[in-house]
Amino acid sequence: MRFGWPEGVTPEAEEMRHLWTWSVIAALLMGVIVWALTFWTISFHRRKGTGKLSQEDEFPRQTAYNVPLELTYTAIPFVIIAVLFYFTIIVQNSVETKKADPAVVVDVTAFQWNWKFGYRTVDMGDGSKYNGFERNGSPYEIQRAELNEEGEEKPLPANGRDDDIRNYLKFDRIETVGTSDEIPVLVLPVGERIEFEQASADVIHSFWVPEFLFKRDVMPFPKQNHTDNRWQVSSIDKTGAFVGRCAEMCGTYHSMMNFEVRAVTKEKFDSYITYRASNPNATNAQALQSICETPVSVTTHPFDTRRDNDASSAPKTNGDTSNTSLPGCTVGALQ
Ligand SMILES: [Cu+2]
Repeated sequence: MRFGWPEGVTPEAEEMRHLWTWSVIAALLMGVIVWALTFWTISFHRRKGTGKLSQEDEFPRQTAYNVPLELTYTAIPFVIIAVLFYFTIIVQNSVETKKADPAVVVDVTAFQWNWKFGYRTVDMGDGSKYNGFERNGSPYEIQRAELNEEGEEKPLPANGRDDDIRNYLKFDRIETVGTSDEIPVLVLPVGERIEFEQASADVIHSFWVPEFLFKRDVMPFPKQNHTDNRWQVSSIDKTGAFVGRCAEMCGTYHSMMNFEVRAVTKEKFDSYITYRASNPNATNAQALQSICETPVSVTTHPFDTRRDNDASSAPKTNGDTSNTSLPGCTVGALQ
């Protein structure tokens, strides 16, 4: 019984579904008691018609200040919220569990308005560990190289802190970067624990895969912003394509900031990583083709900004802006 709860693809999503189902059952039980009491009151405690009203008849007997009854009324809701709270915390702790040594660690970088995914470590099927970490980097690297008129490095936002706090972005040897023409497809294996470490190169975004039933804000300067930017799924239990979205209003093209999670078998995933590691110049689409997967996103498509000079994609004009006179028309003729 789902009671409207969406279907997820992770064990965590299923645990949340249990919490939801049992909460609804408890609420329904409570509802049935309330409905029964309401029905009982209005059907068996109606004032029976006597034909005429006397003054004593106007109100039924009034009772108040029944201390044991009122204490019960207070205690029961308290017990209800305590039980709900207990089970919520149990499920929340389980959803937020992080175990040491996940099979795959993915570096997620959000930027206006797309995503970059890098594979930091992968446990390969033959028992070896692929290590793809390259370096830490700063979102201000490009500006930093510029010099001001005095020939000095431009001062960059560090809010009076040490220079190295800017160095929070992760760069990996295998990366998938989304563009205006291509949705980034993040390939992941089913049945393995996966860790996501996320950071933003500019403003606050939010990583959301609806089928994980989980989202987390992606912050710039994760440490200084006191955010836990690492989280895990214990496994993805279904192969297939799942859409991912930015869930934090981050500017003009926020709603087009989509990606796709492509969950494949462990064998396909290993061969995907091997292909990308040995063909550094190959595109993600070619790598997907090499494991017999559709090379482009199937859950969403890139947004055409039409910000180019190609006339064929320009919006159709509604008329001549340099001549707005109606042809064959004389001023005043209609008066
Ligand atoms: Cu965003």
